[in-house]
Amino acid sequence: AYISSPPPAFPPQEDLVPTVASLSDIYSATDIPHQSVRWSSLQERFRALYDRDISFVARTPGRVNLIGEHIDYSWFPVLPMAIPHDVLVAVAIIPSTDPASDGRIILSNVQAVKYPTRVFSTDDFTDPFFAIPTSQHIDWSAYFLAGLKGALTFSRLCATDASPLPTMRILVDGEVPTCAGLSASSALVCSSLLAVLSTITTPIIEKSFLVNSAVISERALGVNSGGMDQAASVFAVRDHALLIDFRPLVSAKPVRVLDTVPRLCFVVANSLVSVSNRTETGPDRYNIRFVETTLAAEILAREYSVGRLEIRDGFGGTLRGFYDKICERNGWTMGDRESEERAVKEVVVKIRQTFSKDKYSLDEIAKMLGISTEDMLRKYTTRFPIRAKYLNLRDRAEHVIEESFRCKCFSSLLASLTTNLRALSASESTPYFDALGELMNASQQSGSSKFECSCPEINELCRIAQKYGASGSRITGTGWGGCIISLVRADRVNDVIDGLKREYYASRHPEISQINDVVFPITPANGAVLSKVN
Ligand code: NG1
Ligand code: MG
Repeated sequence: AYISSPPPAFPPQEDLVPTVASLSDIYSATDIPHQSVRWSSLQERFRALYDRDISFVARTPGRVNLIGEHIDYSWFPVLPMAIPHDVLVAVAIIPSTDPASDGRIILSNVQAVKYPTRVFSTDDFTDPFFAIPTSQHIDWSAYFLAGLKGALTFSRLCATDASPLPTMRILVDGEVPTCAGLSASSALVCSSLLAVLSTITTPIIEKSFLVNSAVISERALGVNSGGMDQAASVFAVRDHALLIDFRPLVSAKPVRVLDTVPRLCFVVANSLVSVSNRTETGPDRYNIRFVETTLAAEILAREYSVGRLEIRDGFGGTLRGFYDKICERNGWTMGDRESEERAVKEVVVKIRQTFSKDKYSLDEIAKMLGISTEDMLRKYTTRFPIRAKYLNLRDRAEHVIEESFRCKCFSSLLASLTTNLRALSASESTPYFDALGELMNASQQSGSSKFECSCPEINELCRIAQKYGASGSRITGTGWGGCIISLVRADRVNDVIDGLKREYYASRHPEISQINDVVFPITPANGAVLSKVN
């Protein structure tokens, strides 16, 4: 007998990385004039460099995080949004029949002095597990290679139709400020991954596949990436922030932020303190926080016998895993604010009972885990080595649990504000602005004291922004420098920007000519796309 099987389920359109006919489709009306100039100059530069036309462009935006800092790698939801600044990777594929097909991949950047051209051979990548040089100073091309490596690895694993790497000419045009906590690195990795992937397989790519691949790609650069940046850049929807969750699968719920009265605006200000994750202390700081939060979760799970925690990517349990299990066991019902707040308080008490001091030696921590120090180091610090004699488990864990609650409160307030808004007068909306601002300030306070990821310049920027009318301000991204994001009522935006210019930039950075590149208002932008335009 013949049994007709249903056609294979195909993911709905909105779950796929869009392919657009023209890049202008994805920018907002106000961005279009700048983008069309940029786009035609990119085409000209490409022709001048390579004597041929662009075949397609992969485009990924940077992001800011509104709230939920350093909790993505503990698997708690975060609330970022994409910024209009993006990275374009323009590609020409040279078919093997073309006389110019020389097996080379030439990678250039429109900022050619800062980012010199690199030439590779497709033969360099016959083994998808090739090593990317990540010494003290990491070359800009490493981010491209991370994306390429991801594309090769994942196409081998998942695509039956993958073809070998073609000869390629590439030109990168990145507008995301670098080392600023705005996710320039993820945008370049993600655009490169998307570009290379679409040269070797059919460009029907699920967004969640791209996110997961980009996270793993970026880890090849030595940072144990949490996943927020890649998810924000890929799932982004214009005019919306995204509530990104990592369990059971990575997903994003758009929350509209534009219709409020008075308008809810966001202002970014760059401290100009570089947050390069690859400096002397850089990668350590992030990776140490990862280890601290993981060890805290594992010790708490053992202390309160909640059972084995689900392992995150082979690195150990997460605080989210512990939190969910202890809540479930104690019947602390979730969903409403009051019970959630009570649960958070109970968990914080447990954290303080378990970790009576703020610093523990590695030997002491191994003892709490019931394993030898060697085993502990092998298990938790082999893939991403850290240099630390003492770790702070208590304050890091407290920050993560409380920050996750702030993020939930913020996103539900934001959602209720933007759905109710037409009924609200300016004065009625004030308490919303105040409440959202307070949550951001509390996040900054906790990031600064408990997570120790702020710095004096960032604290100063936050102080000035508030002096001139911001409802709330906080560090965004990794921290230890980079940018702040402020929530500002539309009618205060100019005051805040002018105040920052006068009190921060004029005295500290009189050399800056393009001040609008370091302090600017943003509206949420669209996510990653492929543009097939010629
Ligand atoms: P940035 O600022 O882009 O380096 C990093 C992580 C995020 C998240 C934040 C802190 C990477 C690529 N990004 O962001 O996943 O953990 O720090 O909230 O590792
Ligand atoms: Mg980064």
